[in-house]
This record gives sequence, C-alpha cells and structure tokens, in this order.
Amino acid sequence: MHHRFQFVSTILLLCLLSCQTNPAPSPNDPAPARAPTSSRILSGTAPPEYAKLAAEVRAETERVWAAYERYAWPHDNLLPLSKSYRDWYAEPIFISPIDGYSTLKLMGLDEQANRIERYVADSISFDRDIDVKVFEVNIRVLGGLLAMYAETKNPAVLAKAADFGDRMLPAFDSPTGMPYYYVNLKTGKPSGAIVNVAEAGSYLLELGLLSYYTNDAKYYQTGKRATLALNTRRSVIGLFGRDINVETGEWTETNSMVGAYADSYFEYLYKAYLLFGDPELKEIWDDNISAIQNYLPDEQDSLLWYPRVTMETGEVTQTEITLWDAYFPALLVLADDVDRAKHAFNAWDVVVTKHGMTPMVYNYAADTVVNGYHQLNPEVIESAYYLHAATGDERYRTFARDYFTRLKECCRTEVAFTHLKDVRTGERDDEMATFFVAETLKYFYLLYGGSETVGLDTHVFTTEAHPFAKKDIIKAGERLGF
Ligand code: DMJ
Repeated sequence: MHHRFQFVSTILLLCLLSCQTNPAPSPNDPAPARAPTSSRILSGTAPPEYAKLAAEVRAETERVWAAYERYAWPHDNLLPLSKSYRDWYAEPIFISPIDGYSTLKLMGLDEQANRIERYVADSISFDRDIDVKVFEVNIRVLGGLLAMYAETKNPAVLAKAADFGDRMLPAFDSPTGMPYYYVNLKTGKPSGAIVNVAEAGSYLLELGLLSYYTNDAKYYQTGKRATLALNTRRSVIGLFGRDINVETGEWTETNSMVGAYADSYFEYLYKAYLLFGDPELKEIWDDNISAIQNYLPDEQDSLLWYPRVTMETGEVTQTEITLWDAYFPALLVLADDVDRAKHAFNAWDVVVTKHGMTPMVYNYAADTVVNGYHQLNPEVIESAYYLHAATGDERYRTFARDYFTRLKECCRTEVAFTHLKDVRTGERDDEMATFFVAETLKYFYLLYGGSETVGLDTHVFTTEAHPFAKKDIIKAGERLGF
C-alpha cells in the first residue's frame, strides 16, 4: 500500500535529482516492452563522494579479478588466502568467470570480460561426468551464460547456454515436475529427491530467457511446471513448508519462511512476471504474498521481522533469521510495497549496527548470533540499492558506504576478499564465493551510481544479479508458450 501524496512527491524529488544525466521518463518515451513495471523505481545520479566510491568498487573488482585470473583460472572458486583454487566437483565448470561476467561488463572491464567470452565460446565443454546441483548451476552458470549472450549476441555463447539447459532438463523428469537436487551433466541421470522451496521453484527466469532466445518454449514450460507443482502443494492457509519430496510431493520439513530455503522462489514469481508478463504468475504471487503477510510478520520493538512459522497454522516456531533473508525488502520494493520494505530493512540495520556484517544465523528474539559465518553475501546491499532507488533517501547509500568500509576492514586480503568464520571474532576463512563478484560488488557499484545504462527502471536482475533489459523482451508469450 502506498499513499498517493507521498508517491507523487517521491517521483518529483527523484525527477529533480536525476534530470542532469538521466532524464526521467516523459509521456513521449516509448512504452516499456512489458506492461507490468514497478512504478516507484527511477534511476538517479549520485553525489560526487559516491562517484569516488563507485570508482573504488570498480578498482577492487579489477584487483579481485586479476587475482582470480592469476591463481584460479579456469577453476570454480578463488581461495584468496592460500592464493589457490577450489572446484565444486571433480572437474571445473568455470563457475566464477561465467557468474562474474555481467559485473565485469557492467563496470567496463571489457578485456577481462572478453577473455571469458572467448573461453566460453572456444574452449569450454559441459560434457562432464559430474553430478551438479541443479539450483546452483541454474542461477550461476545458465544465468551467467544468458547474461553473456544478452550482452554479446554471440551465437556460440547461446549454443553453450542451450547445451547447458539441455543437460539440466532431465533433472525435471520427476513424477511431480519439480527437479531433483542433482543431475549428471554427461548422462542426465538425476538424483536427490528432497529439495527446498527455492531449489524446487526458481527456474522461471533462466529457463524463460533460454526459451526466449532459442524460440523454444520447452524450457520455460518445464520451469513453469515445477513452479505450478510447488504452488499446488501449499497448505490450507496458503503457506509452503521448507523441504519437499519431488517424487511424492510430500513435505518433509514443514516450517514456512520467506528467506533462506525459499527466497528465490518468491523472487522469481514476481520478477518473471515483470520480465515476461505471464499473468498466471501474478495471480500466484498475489496469493502467495497475501498468505505471507497474513501469517509471518512479527513486529517487536517497532522492528519488522519475518520468522519461521508452521505451514499448517502460521504459529511462530523459530525466531531465527539468516543473512539471506535480507533480500526480502528488495522484493517488497519491486512489488510496490515500499513502506513494508523500509520497515523490514530497519531490522537489518539493527543487526548490522550490532555485528558489523550480516551473520549467517541470528535469533532476533534472544538477540544472539546463532552462527556467525559470513560469505561476502549481497542481500543487505541489494535491499539498500532497491530502497534507495525507490525512495531517493541517502540513508541507504550511507548504510552501504559504512558497510563497504567494514567489509574492507574485515575481509580484504592481499589479493582479494575472503569469508569470515565468525563476524564476532573476525576470524577469516579462505574462500571467495562466486556471488561476491556477480552480486555484492555489482550492487555496491549500482547503488553508488556507477552505471547510467543498467538500473532497476530498465532491467530485471536474476537472483544472482544478472541483469536483463526489459525492453529487449517483447511479446514473450509467443515464444514462451503462455
Ligand atoms: C546467491 O547465490 C543467490 O542470490 C541465491 O538465490 C541465494 N543467495 C546467494 C548469495 O548469498
């Protein structure tokens, strides 16, 4: 819900702020290709101190990438302390570069991005006898390849994306249509019948884009079938559990949440609706979000939390939240619920003020860190970015500026950035997740005004922050089969 006056004055303020280099839309501008857009989001320019920060983020990305190229190419992850690498499986599938490509390109690190494109087009093969995690490779590998194709229009890249998508599809060959946890890239053999909500239903964007670019609806239809199968298994009060058996459709863990374990499922309903305009997704989103807002919110001391509740009755079972849950304000912004987004973000501000960085698990009722591990995750900065875009409130940039300062203090190494074993002690681990370049650095850069061409008014970002221009996706229904 929003108040009309506040909405209009926000728009006017943002128009004034953005008119120098980024004109606000005029009535004569061509209509966006897709009808649904989030009306409150406008792009803007940043004050000079933030332009300096954007340049610093870009320089850090360049430094981190030089370390990856020197110590880890063509492996999956850089180990920033031992200056070495780790592969996810017995053979590398080039996850960091494919995932990082869209950030490098966005920042104008063209030579680095071109090296990745050439390697993908000329040298990489996915014909590997390894069981990969379907959810993770979808968002990082398929999503990254599609972002590379959107940028380059290189047919060899699309061929690799289609090849990868084809190798993923057997995972969805379950009695319910929801994907198995693993699939073997060479043989297509799926395995692992228990998946969580995010793993069951976060495929609409990547498979939809693959359908769009290849003009073959089978990918989107497969992803949508999984989403529909999941959605029909909600409880009588409209909530999901946490884990489900893809063969029987039975829930094996019945706590309901919006964050970790479920997050990108909700994200993809709304974002796929925004990008493709499939009206059925909006209906499902409306049902899903109203059940969430009926049962999950827990307001304590004026802070809005989203705990875990039982799917049958909505009773609170755990007041633990995870650092992944901090994506939710961003999603609320996108769905035009800016007031609730601001309210929910305040709770994260309190956690970060207390602990410096987001801890993996925090119990808000007991005010204790349950698990202090930190993986250089993007979510709280992603939400700051969305909220700044929607409100123009510099508070969100200040928040991110301070967070970036602490990130450098706690996690910056000689060559890159590294995880923390515990935010309370600052003890370091030796790992840099692929989403640090793909997402975290990208959202800092965008929030500091680093890009004039990519933003929330023009693009939809996948859960791994791969941006796709809304204007490029026209009459999606004809290609996606809805
Ligand atoms: C990312 O890989 C994706 O955003 C995913 O959906 C969950 N969160 C991680 C980063 O924290």
